[in-house]
Amino acid sequence: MRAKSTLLALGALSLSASLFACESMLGFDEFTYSTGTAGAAGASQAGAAGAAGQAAGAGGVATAGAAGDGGGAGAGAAGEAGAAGQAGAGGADDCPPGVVTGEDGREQRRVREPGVGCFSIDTQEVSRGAYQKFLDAQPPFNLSLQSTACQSNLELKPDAACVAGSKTTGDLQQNPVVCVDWCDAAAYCKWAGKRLCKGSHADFAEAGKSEWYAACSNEGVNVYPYGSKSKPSACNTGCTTSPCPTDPVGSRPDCVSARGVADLSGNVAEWVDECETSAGLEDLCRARGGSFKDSDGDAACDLSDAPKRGTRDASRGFRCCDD
Ligand SMILES: [Ca+2]
Ligand SMILES: [Ca+2]
Repeated sequence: MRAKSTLLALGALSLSASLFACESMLGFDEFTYSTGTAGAAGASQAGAAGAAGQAAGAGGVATAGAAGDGGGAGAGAAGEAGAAGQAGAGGADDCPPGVVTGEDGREQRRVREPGVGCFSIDTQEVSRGAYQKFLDAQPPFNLSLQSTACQSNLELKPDAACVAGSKTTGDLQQNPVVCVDWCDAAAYCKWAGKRLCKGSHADFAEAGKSEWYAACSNEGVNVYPYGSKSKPSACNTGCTTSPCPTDPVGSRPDCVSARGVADLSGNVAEWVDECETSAGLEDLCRARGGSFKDSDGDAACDLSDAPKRGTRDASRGFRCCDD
């Protein structure tokens, strides 16, 4: 069930440092979630965390949503001019564009997708270095801020034995964090003033019901983030040795979506807020896009695994979204 590959005229958008699409068919209120956990509560709770100083400056993303463009808070002047133009052309003034860089160095692209509405998505997977800043933060993340399903998650560190079995290339700190469970990922995003990408567990391959899928597939148009046909060398996929290494995040220039989001195919599979239930660590939650272990052809936008919320794996990490 893969979308047909009719690439829309988005080439110009992909060249802009600040990207914006504004042809929404459905209102955001028509988007339904499978859970009401961290994602659903993200906006208000992230704001609270930021107010409490927990974000420690990493929550700059919140400013992206401010009406009046905000100029992207000074993040990339050249791109902002283009973004402003796109917004005007699209006629949608309720979804101001912006490129925002948090303290964790994770740049977000603000996009609007039919059926999903306005949201921002990290252009890169969260790195080991960024996650370490979260672990080192003072004051530490308040575990009680976790969603109900994560109240028994008392440890935010990646599993040490799992990490010991992982392999990297290049700068260790620029490789994606792995061996974290869903709750750890959700906690990081909340600390950074963001949230996990939202969607439906059942309809994970419908662009109108999954932020991650919408971003990867360019609104359901592409099979892979970079286009309609598999490009074996584009992304970190198809490794057959063991253990297979991750690449530094964003290091493959051909592994980018139409809107400039990197590594949506391969490198590490990514936790999203698409859980079947919201009871606890046994819930099945989705991890998207495959990893270095999946074949080039398999690691498409509709590839999804459904591991338990509390599990960790050396091939699984995450990225954050925001409203
Ligand atoms: Ca944990
Ligand atoms: Ca990935």
